[in-house]
Amino acid sequence: MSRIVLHCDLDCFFAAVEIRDNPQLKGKPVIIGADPKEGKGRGVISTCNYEARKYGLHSAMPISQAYRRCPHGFYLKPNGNKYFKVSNEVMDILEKYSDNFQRVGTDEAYLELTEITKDFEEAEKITKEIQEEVLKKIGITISIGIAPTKSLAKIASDENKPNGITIVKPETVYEFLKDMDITRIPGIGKKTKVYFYKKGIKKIGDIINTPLPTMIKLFGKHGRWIWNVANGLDNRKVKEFHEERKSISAERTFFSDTDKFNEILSKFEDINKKIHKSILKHQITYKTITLKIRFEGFVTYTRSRTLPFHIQDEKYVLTIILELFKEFSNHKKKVRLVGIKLSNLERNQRARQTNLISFSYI
Ligand code: TTP
Ligand code: MG
Repeated sequence: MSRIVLHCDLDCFFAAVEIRDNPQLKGKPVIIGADPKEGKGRGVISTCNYEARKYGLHSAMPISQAYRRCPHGFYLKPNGNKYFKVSNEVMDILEKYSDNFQRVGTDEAYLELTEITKDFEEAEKITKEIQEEVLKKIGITISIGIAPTKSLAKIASDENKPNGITIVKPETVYEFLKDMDITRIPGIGKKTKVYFYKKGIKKIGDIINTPLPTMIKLFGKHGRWIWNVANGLDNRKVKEFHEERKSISAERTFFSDTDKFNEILSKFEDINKKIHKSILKHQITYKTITLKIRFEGFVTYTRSRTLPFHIQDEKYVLTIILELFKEFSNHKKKVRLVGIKLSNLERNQRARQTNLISFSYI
């Protein structure tokens, strides 16, 4: 089964925050960066919105040049503290969707969904939810790529900006990449590309059609990396599983909100199975079991139980979850999402298989 990796990248981040806070700027060219001083200013653009990009403006362009191209634009000074705060708020949202999360800089993050989704269709649903939640709670848009590797996901998130979702399945990797300019590969910038162009390599398809030994001969180690990316080979993990990992969790949204116990039960079983696959693989034991439930309208509850010692027992987790769920069984609203989280983890300790009888005193 293919991995499912998300790369999330906010759209014209700094500019988006300023437009959110001053809606009159909406639809106008907005440039964040140095003061243009009517064309005499020094310094560069940090970022600009898509309206400004129509004039050829982009990050790192000298502000004086920007002013010549777009004198009627709205030029604002960056407010780093504000962006940092907003970035943290966005990351808090993203992190909830998978423990296997990696923040990259201020406006990007990877999420590994391999262990918590069954296919790309389900990943797409989660992706839409992420976009909706970020827009609703933070008020800005985010573009997301879904692909079998980190590098493909990153290329994909840039494909359909702003507010886009781009899915690259294993069978569409070649089609997706072949006609792209090589600068779409992270690590090939305007300067590096010249070396590749000189050898007749302009499109990613050209890299794919060049044998690996030739790439290594021409471009050394970098050539190998580029060739791997172009061929969809990149096994970098989003997050190494290590001792600091605090929990393992998964959640699922219903196709349509439901109040049918059987549907809810089967979702819990599904999620629990997924989590335990990973639990077994990494030889983890856990002490705390948490139920998460969201009703229509986004109201969300969590309920936890902590056991007296570490266990590894799929059936027992389900029993606890159903016990915790009882509290909500007569809730008037329909259920939108359910999730399970196992925390208080320990590794490399021989798992204690339990049966329900041994817990009857709890
Ligand atoms: P990016 O994600 O590269 O750019 P962006 O979010 O503005 O636009 P896009 O929609 O294409 O993703 O960078 C994130 C923020 O980092 C950006 O809003 C401003 C800041 N930044 C700089 O200050 N200088 C730079 O040269 C770049 C590239 C970004
Ligand atoms: Mg961005």
